[in-house]
Amino acid sequence: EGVNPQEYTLIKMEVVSPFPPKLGALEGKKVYLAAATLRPETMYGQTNAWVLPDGKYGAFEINEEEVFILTEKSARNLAYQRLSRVPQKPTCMLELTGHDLIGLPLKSPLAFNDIIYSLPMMSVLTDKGTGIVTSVPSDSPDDFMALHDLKSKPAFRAKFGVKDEWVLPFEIIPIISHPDFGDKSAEKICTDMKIQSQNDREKLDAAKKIIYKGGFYEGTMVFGEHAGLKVQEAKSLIRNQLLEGGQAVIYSE
Ligand code: A2H
Repeated sequence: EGVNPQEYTLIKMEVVSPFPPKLGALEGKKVYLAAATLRPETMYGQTNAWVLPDGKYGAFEINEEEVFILTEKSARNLAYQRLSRVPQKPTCMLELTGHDLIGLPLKSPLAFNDIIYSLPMMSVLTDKGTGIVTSVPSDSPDDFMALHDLKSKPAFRAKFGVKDEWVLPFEIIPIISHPDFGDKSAEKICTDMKIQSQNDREKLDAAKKIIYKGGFYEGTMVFGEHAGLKVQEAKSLIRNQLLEGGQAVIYSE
């Protein structure tokens, strides 16, 4: 948050009912994990959502029917952006931690997979966006390495109570062709740079910069109804489609 406000697209990832006991109080509402992204055109390639296990979250009333799960700070920002049942005042129905959210089955807009799951990632920041991140391992080095860690380390899954079936069936989906790194650009750069894990911060930040440039400015869509279009052109089309369909909202901070 600085002088220049960042405008995100909040993707409404619907929690499939019946809800687990921790979320029982929300039964009857439409409940979403609200994920902040700068890359709405990548939503086809979602394989899961990310939460910070020790992060603090809440279930906030957006209107009479809809509830968003996100951080308190982002709920406050949304309330000032007319997204709160009570104007300018966030109403928390339920306090939650990231641990409570791990394993939730989700239906997310445009995703190739019908159902995806909420999983732990250590690099999620709770003071940025909503503290919920949608995972696209084809095009995000952070997402790729975090999913790779969960897939390759049974002990890591066990530590957070992550079931095999929430992780192992999910393959990387090629959605964008990158001029230099192909259609699984995040995997390619992580392999080339010999990135070891999601904690390899410096290398991951460097990888992100490289991939982002070529992918966003010179990439071509290879999946979905805008296949063949440049990523830059597809982005606004897909974003508007999500907003008009009620599957996403605008969020600035
Ligand atoms: B992006 P900026 Cl495919 N903690 O979405 C950590 N990361 C977060 C976050 C948080 N609280 N909130 C959002 N993000 C991620 C897709 C994506 C993203 C792709 C490629 C690049 C990319 C799928 N994950 O971002 O620091 C989200 O990941 C690279 C710019 O505000 C969000 O967009 O510039 C991005 O970081 C926002 O980063």
